[in-house]
Amino acid sequence: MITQTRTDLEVSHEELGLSKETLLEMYYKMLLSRKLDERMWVLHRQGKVAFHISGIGQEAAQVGVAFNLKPGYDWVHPYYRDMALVLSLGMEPRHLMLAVFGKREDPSSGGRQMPAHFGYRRLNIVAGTSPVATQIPQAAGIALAAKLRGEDTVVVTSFGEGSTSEGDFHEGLNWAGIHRLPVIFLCENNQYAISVPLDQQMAVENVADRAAGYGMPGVIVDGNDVLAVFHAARQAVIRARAGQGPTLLEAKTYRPVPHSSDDDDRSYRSREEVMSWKKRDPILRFETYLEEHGLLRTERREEMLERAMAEIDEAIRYAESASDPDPEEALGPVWGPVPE
Ligand SMILES: Cc1ncc(C[n+]2csc(CCOP(=O)(O)OP(=O)(O)O)c2C)c(N)n1
Ligand SMILES: [Mg+2]
Repeated sequence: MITQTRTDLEVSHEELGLSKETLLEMYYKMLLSRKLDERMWVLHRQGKVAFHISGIGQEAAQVGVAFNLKPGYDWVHPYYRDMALVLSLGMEPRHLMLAVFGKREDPSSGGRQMPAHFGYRRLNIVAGTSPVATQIPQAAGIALAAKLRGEDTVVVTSFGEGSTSEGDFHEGLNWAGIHRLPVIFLCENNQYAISVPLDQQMAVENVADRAAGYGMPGVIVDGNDVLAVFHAARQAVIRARAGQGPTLLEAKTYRPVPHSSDDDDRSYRSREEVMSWKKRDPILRFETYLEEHGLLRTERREEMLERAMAEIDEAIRYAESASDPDPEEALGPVWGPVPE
């Protein structure tokens, strides 16, 4: 059993067999997610929406995994920073805006959940609950069901490094390890759990080190390098589909914005630290890669930016004018079906 492999060596798109169109699609999803996320911050500051929790800085970790999956066939149990992940699987800006505005048509919960509790039945995206790490044993359960049914489905669940201190993490991984379940545990290690830094969270250096305790590979990858993540996730997906069991994939990344719209990160970390990570921004990094390889020219980049902004404007227009949930229905489909 491999307990640790480092895959943070740079890999090229040629080695990965990725076409120009696929690379540009990956880039577009990262860009769309970033711009949509930034707009949600603005809507919050304008007093139009009550709360926002951001995935800025973590787009590469999410897109690199998503592009290995079969949307609507595989199962994904994400966490609240996974905007780029769910957009890559097929959710649309409109769906996410409906949730932020708490509208009746919100596919995640019909306006019953906090925003960023992403769910979409048709895409097998399972909405989580707010207690962190609860998605981890649930994902192991979904993977067990797939295994019992003899399907070659892969389950992905994601969480932050702080969540790996919860009992749910250990129980979920233990179970998946014993039964060799087809699940990928994606830890988006952004160095902080709100104000708590990594070294106050665990006594080992890497989250991936914990995999050894559950008999599965623990893989560390540069979470700001979308191709490195794609590469590592592909190996984990192949493993899971072949019935070889789970993988703990740790994507090292950073949250360059406050924890949520209600947090002031100046109270627990220096501006120098934040700036040093901003220089390693995953989107800028991918953009540079694409430009250097002659795959992205200025015109195409500007065209994609315009397309993203138009999609976002349209999503806001739609969500703002959509109907609010009816208070009479508040206790309606809490446990039953949510709107399609
Ligand atoms: C069981 C539980 N404890 C505490 C909280 C409050 N809380 C919400 S997010 C968060 C930090 C989680 O950190 P991490 O897992 O690293 O994810 P990140 O937000 O950094 O992406 C905490 C403590 C919660 N939601 N659930
Ligand atoms: Mg964290």
